[in-house]
Amino acid sequence: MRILLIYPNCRREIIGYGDEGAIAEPLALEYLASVAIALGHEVQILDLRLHPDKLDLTLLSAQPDVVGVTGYSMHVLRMLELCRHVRRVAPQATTVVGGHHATIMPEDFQVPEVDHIVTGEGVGPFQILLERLAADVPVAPLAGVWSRTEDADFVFGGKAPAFDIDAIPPPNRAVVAADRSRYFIDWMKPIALMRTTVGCPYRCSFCSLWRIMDGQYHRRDIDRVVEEIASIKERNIFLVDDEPFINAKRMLALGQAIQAAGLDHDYFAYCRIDTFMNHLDVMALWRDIGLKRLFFGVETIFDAELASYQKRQKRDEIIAGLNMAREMGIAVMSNFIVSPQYGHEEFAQLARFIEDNGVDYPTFTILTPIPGTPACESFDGILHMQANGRPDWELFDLQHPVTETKLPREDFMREYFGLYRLFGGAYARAGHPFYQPEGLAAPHIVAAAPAARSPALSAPSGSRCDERPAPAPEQGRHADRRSPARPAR
Ligand code: B12
Ligand code: SF4
Repeated sequence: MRILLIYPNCRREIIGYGDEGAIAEPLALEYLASVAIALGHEVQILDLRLHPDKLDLTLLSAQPDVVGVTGYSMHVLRMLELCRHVRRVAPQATTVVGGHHATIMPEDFQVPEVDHIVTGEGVGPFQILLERLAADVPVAPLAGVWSRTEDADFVFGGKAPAFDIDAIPPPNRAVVAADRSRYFIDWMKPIALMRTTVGCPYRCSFCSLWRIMDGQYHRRDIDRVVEEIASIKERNIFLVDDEPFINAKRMLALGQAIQAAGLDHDYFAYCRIDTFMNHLDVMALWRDIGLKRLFFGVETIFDAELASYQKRQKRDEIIAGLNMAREMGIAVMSNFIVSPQYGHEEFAQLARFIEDNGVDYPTFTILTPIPGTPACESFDGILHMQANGRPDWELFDLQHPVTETKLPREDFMREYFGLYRLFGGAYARAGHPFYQPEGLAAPHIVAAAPAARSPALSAPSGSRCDERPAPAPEQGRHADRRSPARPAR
């Protein structure tokens, strides 16, 4: 069969991580490509962030039998739009969606243009789905998959079998060979993504990652990880594990194996501050083998908030961690979650904390009830809804307040953009594309300032991006405030 896998572009540009902000390799699709190729299928990946105009051309020339689309919550409407488009241009194709949002909220995809919704770690179910399609036998019921029936209902094949991380083949990076030099995160270009574990034993309330994996923590075999690293041509590698360093013994063994293999890369990875402080020997080894930058989920500087987030860390520990990383010569990107309940005083305290503690690369997200967290169990409190009563998922990019702000919304956003403006200098010095005069910043990125987008202006589900309302007048005010790209937490 001919299989086309699509990474969506944003339907409209967002502030923060627009498609120009950071575009990294479509690792999920590369995993799917790997099993499809092993089954003897012809596979193509279309990354619409890099090739926004190639959809029709690709559909018409590839004539796919199966089209798979990935995406986050903010992509839901775009994913549906893409499946609808596939139905029109390549009606022979079976459409399949997957990813975190599809796992937690499959009901968003139970529409005529979608044939199958793969939940959870999708590689195993996708492989069986392809086998059944190729054999021309009914797909349903298939464990881990919602399938559309003839009478348009969706049936679920039940819980997928236990996930075995070493049973899946490594991602096939060659499928995107032509795109690889263009993948970047901030000033790290080109960059490869790689996964050594998945899941997290912690239970932070704002985070959906541990729920996606049912609270389990899966570790890949160290030899296989080393083998995969050795195959990566890019100098920069981002370890996309939810929390790679949590098992310090394993990370020590992995670091030693990388050292013994003489591999030479620059690594960027998430790390909890307590893990970092408790295992300085492991961190020093990783620094020596190329760990250049860590991503600390500081989350908040207020102890009461840290407790309510169940983060299990305190403000003093954060300060100690930042100081120690500096002493050890490891650069740190630190994410701060800005609560919609912040007033001017909290914004001021946050800015002061960042200045006082010399945080090199602060990044900011707005506290968002993302699917899979208790705050998203009912949609109470979510301000922006689609006509079908579901939230306007496009705003769930962690850069829009989707719940009530304590300050008037415009004041809140002015304070929020102010944080980016205050701390843009470090990004400019590091060579971040948004902060260079000749950089990538396109007018529409800054024009789409969320403060200007009122619920009344939301496009109904399924509208095309170019049908979006024209920018409201006040959008120009943010024209000089550019937000750096940042990894999500
Ligand atoms: C790497 C990463 C990034 C990178 C790279 C993304 C890229 N490829 O360009 C960068 C830094 C650019 C990024 C940006 C953002 N990210 Co991000 N990112 C991640 C991270 C750390 C890993 C994702 C990954 O590659 N995992 C490895 C792959 C193999 O796993 P996977 O995607 O889950 O795919 C598996 C299954 O889900 C399934 N599957 C997935 N898709 C499909 C499709 C089909 C057809 C099938 C069958 C199966 C299937 O099978 C796959 C293989 O098993 C996750 C957190 C995490 N640890 O998961 C956040 C995460 C995905 N990001 C998140 C967010 C919010 C963002 C941003 C909006 C942040 C922001 N405000 O700027 C932007 C959006 C950028 C954009 N335009 O797409 C959220 C999404 C939450 C949600 N429900 O929407 C996450 C979960 C982090 C969080 N906060 O909890 N991100
Ligand atoms: S925020 Fe980090 S430590 Fe907390 S549950 Fe999520 S992945 Fe784990």
